[in-house]
Amino acid sequence: MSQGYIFKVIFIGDAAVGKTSLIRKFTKSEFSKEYIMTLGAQFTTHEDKIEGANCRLLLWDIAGDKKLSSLRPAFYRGAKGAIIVFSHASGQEESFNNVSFWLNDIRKNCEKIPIILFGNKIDLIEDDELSKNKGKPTSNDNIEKFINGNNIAGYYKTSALTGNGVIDAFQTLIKILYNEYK
Ligand SMILES: Nc1nc2c(ncn2[C@@H]2O[C@H](COP(=O)(O)OP(=O)(O)OP(=O)(O)O)[C@@H](O)[C@H]2O)c(=O)[nH]1
Ligand SMILES: [Mg+2]
Repeated sequence: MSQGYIFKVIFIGDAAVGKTSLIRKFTKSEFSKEYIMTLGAQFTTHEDKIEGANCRLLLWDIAGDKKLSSLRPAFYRGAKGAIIVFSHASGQEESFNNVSFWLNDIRKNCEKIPIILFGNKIDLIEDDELSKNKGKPTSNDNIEKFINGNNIAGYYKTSALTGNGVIDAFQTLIKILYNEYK
């Protein structure tokens, strides 16, 4: 008999880093250049099969705008996993500094759940910049230290525009959740 699983996953991170775009790319293979900020939260479901078991993901896309923060903990309730998104685009460096804020927000409001970090908009920078420029806060080396030091389950560089890394990143979380609850 095949079993089914339902996992609520929350997407958080600063405004305009690409949370909505990543979910759209993963679930619909679509991308839009237009920015329509998310108000409050919206959710999308996605069905996947792993080792013959049906997994339904409830993807909760939560607004990054801090003005909407009072509602946020209510949206976190019952989450089994979390994805924190920041942007590699120049001009959005602050979104990586704020990863600590988002991490703290989850740890404060959720049980112990797996957290994955997505470094999005990778299409806007050269990969060299992240491998060679070790002083950069978002260099590969620095992020590896950051995720090890903060007990983060994985790090993926993604682009909602090209789709680079997107499927791998989502699948990793699905596998982690499945292995935890099977
Ligand atoms: N070049 C590039 N642009 C992206 C990428 N992902 C998102 N964008 C653009 O960045 C802008 C913001 O994307 P959203 O997905 O709306 O950002 P968000 O994190 O959901 O923002 P909030 O809903 O305000 O929290 C939009 O104009 C997108 O087209 C990417 O990987 N590459
Ligand atoms: Mg959004």
